[in-house]
Amino acid sequence: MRTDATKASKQGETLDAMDRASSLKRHDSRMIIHFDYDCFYASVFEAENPALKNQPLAVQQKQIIVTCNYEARRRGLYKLQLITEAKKVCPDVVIVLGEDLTRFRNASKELYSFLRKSIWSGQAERLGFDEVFLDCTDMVNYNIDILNHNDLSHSFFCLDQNDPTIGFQYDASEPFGPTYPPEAGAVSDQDLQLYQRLVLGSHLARYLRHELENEKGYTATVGISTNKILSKLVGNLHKPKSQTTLVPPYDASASSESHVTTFMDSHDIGRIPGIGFKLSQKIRARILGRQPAFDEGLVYGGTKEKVTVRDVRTFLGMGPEMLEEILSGPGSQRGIGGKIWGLIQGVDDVEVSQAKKVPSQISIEDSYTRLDTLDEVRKKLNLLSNSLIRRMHLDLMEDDDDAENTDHGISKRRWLAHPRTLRLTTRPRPAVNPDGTRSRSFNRVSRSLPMPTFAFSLTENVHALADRLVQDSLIPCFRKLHPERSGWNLSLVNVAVTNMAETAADSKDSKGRDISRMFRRQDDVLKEWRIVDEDVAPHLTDDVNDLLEGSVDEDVCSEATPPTSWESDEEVQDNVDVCGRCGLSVPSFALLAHERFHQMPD
Ligand code: TTP
Ligand code: MG
Repeated sequence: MRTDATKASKQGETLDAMDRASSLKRHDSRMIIHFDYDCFYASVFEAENPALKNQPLAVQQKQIIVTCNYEARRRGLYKLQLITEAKKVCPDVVIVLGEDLTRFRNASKELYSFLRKSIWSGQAERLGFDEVFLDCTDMVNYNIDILNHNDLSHSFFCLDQNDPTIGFQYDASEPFGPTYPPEAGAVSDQDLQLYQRLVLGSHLARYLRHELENEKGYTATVGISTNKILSKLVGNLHKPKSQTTLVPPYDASASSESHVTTFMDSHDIGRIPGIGFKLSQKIRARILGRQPAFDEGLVYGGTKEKVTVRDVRTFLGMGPEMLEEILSGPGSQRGIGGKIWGLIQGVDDVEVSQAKKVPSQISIEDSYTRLDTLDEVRKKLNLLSNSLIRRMHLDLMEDDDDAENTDHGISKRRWLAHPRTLRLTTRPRPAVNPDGTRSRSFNRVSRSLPMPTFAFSLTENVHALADRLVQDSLIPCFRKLHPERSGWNLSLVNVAVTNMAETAADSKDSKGRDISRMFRRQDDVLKEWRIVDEDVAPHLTDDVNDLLEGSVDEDVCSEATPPTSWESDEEVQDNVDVCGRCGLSVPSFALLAHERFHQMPD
């Protein structure tokens, strides 16, 4: 077998870069399981009405199918298809409206809560509505210690340290389900421990997937590895209702190449979580030696330029310093070169975060075909503000059930946190070119201002608060953002609150009461879903909106994609990936669907 070293030198990889690669520390002691629910929105409707399961079911937002169930996919429907086309292909398709996100948000919270309770560490992190990371290191380590190495195929996975009878039987001599690579070959002594832990991780993943299906009726596609980036990416290999384990070696040796390297190398650079649209374009430009085209042609007819992780990794002189030089600029993160250098090699030390009590931002946005008058802007801001305040009430408040604070037995509400900043963002549409075409723009502009305190009123109703927010804060802010009275045309408006200040400390209550409330909350609320993350705003992507140009502009708000630990380089941080084929930016959750778009026959 060729070693990584000989292979690399063939490709002109410098020794220098190789040294740096080998100096990267991979933390292989964790066991991370990544869940991606299958056709999530459609499954939510099916869970509400199981009769839909046997019918082709599609979920509509604006004029598009955002997802459809597998019966519909079997009949030729796909994500991001126009409704009109879908009806032609499958006239008996059942179409349900998915513009109100409440049911998806609730289902997402319920499934998250279920998964979190199924593991010991409590380290469960939601990414978007339909992805969850679980840190199962402690469960796997415990079960490694109780393995009977003389009879691995009759093992028992213990799910409760206090009760050895609770668990399931499994065959610990091999992983459950598909692996990457499919034919793993013999495991070296050096890799045996990691391999064994991954085997246990794969069986735990199978158990959790089945529990999710049996108890909640949802199927998922799962990835098993030692960190977030690897578990998320490897899960994509077998969809739906399946799982994939990335098996060792994770490091190259004289006799074998690293499966992590081979796996990561095969990805387009824009597919790596954490490398947003702008970063990947900068990297492409250096590798190609010219500006990568992405803006030509029709919506889906852009360039097919592909720059893989391998192209980047083996580029002459490539390493953390070169990446730092390529990527640094105004506002860039310090040490970005080293971070990205690690990510493209599957190194990701970021912990699976625990549930957060309050989201770090709430963000509501909508996109428009044409928005070019102040009157219309005022109307849209009003709708967005109404949604924003409703969401603040839902996500930033709790019942204040202290006896002396109840009103005839009905609990009053109290704020868990006050956002300190209000932010208005717009995405101006570039003017039409002389030849009638229009350049694509992903650029957003934003302004922040202090959150006005009247917005926290518990007595005024939502409509009145929204009116005042628009009049007193958002319209003046808008005027600063767009000083010209006319001449602009906006394709998107986003209103967000950020910079949360938790209120327990400055509560009027005594310290003792706060502590008792804290314990009560731990008992009551921690068990259940609180607010784990910024709720995601699955919204139609820029390209999909372009596709819809000319269609009716609907006043449906969606919540904006939150920043994640894999931050993006967008001006307003969005969880955006770039399509490897056409270079368009697509929210991470929509990337696979978008790619399928390319595979469509003309
Ligand atoms: P995905 O994970 O892309 O799709 P999915 O879960 O429906 O299907 P799959 O089995 O292929 O994973 O997106 C998650 C949800 O996000 C999806 O159910 C609907 C929603 N969504 C949008 O709101 N807009 C979009 O453009 C896409 C693609 C999805
Ligand atoms: Mg999904």
